[in-house]
Amino acid sequence: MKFRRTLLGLAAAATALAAFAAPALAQGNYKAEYKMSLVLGPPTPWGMAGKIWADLVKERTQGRINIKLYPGVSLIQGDQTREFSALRQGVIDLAVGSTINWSPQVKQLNLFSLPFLMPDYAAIDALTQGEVGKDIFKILETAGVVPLAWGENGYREVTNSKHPVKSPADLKGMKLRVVGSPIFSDMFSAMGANPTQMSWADAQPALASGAVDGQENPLFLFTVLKMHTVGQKYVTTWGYVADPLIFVVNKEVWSSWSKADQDIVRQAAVDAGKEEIVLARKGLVEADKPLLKEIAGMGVTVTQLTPAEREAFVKVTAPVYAKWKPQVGTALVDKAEKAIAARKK
Ligand code: X2X
Repeated sequence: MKFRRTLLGLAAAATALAAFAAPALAQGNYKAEYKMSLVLGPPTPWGMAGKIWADLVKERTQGRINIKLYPGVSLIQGDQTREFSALRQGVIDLAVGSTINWSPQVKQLNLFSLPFLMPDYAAIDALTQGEVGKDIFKILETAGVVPLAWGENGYREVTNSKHPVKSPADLKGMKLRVVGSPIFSDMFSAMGANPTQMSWADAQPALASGAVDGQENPLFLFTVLKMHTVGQKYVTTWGYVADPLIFVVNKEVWSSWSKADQDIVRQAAVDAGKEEIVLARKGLVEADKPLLKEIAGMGVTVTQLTPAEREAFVKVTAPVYAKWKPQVGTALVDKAEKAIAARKK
């Protein structure tokens, strides 16, 4: 009898403990504030993606879900290649992140970094809005996060302080900051440049001090940061790589929300993603490309490669594409190549 009572007591204690151990995560138990990680804050399109999403969620949940933005990946001290791990661990509740920054943990995301895979915006859409996008979301789910929608950082154009870049020979020995993802070092080494990996937080002082000659990023960042004032006088548009953004939520945070709130958060991400992609392409999809004019107006030499000039870069980076294709997954890359070939232009 005594033994039985002890057992019952233990069971009761275990139940109490279980209730105590899963506080913020039980369904219906909401945090006062959720932390969203981003590399770039407003007014960049990336930052606006986060802001639009957070605002829509707050409005549509009547403040039940309150999200604070942490740009500069400040929750992980600026170390953007650790963002995905921090999301999984719950240091970060939500994020709008670049495929590049999560590719060290999710190798399939290197798909978008394969050189010259996506020749135009229709090619990006053929991947993210099609079967390949769905496959990638399944991979992310297996990797431990809840993916909700696509956004866009953009085509990464190369800028430098030395001279116009029209051929791989022009990049010879040029010290270029690249993101901390190995395929970028491979590409720029293949082109003859001298790539150096660093976080975006470290890149800005390195550009300002002249420790590096150049960098590659979407052009809205050039105008927002006034990169011509840190010596970046030459821009080449070559459209070699574009990085999509992905809206995700930590798994435990997601399961703590009611079904109705999950639906709201998902729809808000989809709506914010659509709006943000328009912002990311603004000035670059119109026939006269006003963003390029604006940059030229800052006293910058803007070089738009001819198809033949571009082909020379495709050629020197082809071995990098071949090396990385099996690492991304041959079947996935084949599927992506087919989707792009069949795209509506
Ligand atoms: O670090 C970069 O270059 C940036 C801001 O584009 C990314 O986070 C991928």
